[in-house]
Amino acid sequence: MTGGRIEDRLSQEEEKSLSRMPLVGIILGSDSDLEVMAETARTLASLGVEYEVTIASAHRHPETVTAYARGAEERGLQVIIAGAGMAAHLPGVVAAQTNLPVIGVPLLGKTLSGQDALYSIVQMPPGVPVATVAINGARNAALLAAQILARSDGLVREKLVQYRRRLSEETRKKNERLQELGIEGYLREGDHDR
Ligand code: C2R
Repeated sequence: MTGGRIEDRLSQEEEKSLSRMPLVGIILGSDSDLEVMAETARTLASLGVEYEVTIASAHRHPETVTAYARGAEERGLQVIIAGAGMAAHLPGVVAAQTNLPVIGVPLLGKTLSGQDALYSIVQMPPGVPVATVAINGARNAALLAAQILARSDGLVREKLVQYRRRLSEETRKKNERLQELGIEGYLREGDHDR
């Protein structure tokens, strides 16, 4: 596509991408994971990446997970993001049944501070990798998936460049404000969470 401002071009491209088949499959072990994993969906949407979301547990619905993983590539998915608390079975079982890259998000449970999920998801036996992000690292999982897609999708690449630019700009502004107000003034101003 040629001509026009980048913003115009993106909005036209965005429209196109919205009518595409999902490229990223988000799979969750439980609806209790949804609040944290919604950030994955929001981040993908902000990058113009189509996704689908499914609740299916390797423990509780093993057949559904098998069908999901075996059919994923044929359905057009290119990356799978699996969010699971307490255990690694969901990302592991999915990774065992597809050649697509699987990103695991260990989720904070009610006990063991999420370390149960983190250690088990990160420690896959050699041969069946799951790329593991931080505990509750829902946003990074989306960004990593987008970076994989960006190798062959110029629009996603452009969106990622813009995202990084915004990130630097926010940090620059925060530092400017800190220099202006000093530590106590900055903290008093509040609402500095990202
Ligand atoms: P409930 O809140 O439904 O009891 O689930 C889910 O991801 C969730 O974080 C508690 C936690 O169990 C996790 N879960 C797994 C799997 N199935 C459910 N890790 C699995 O198959 O690996």
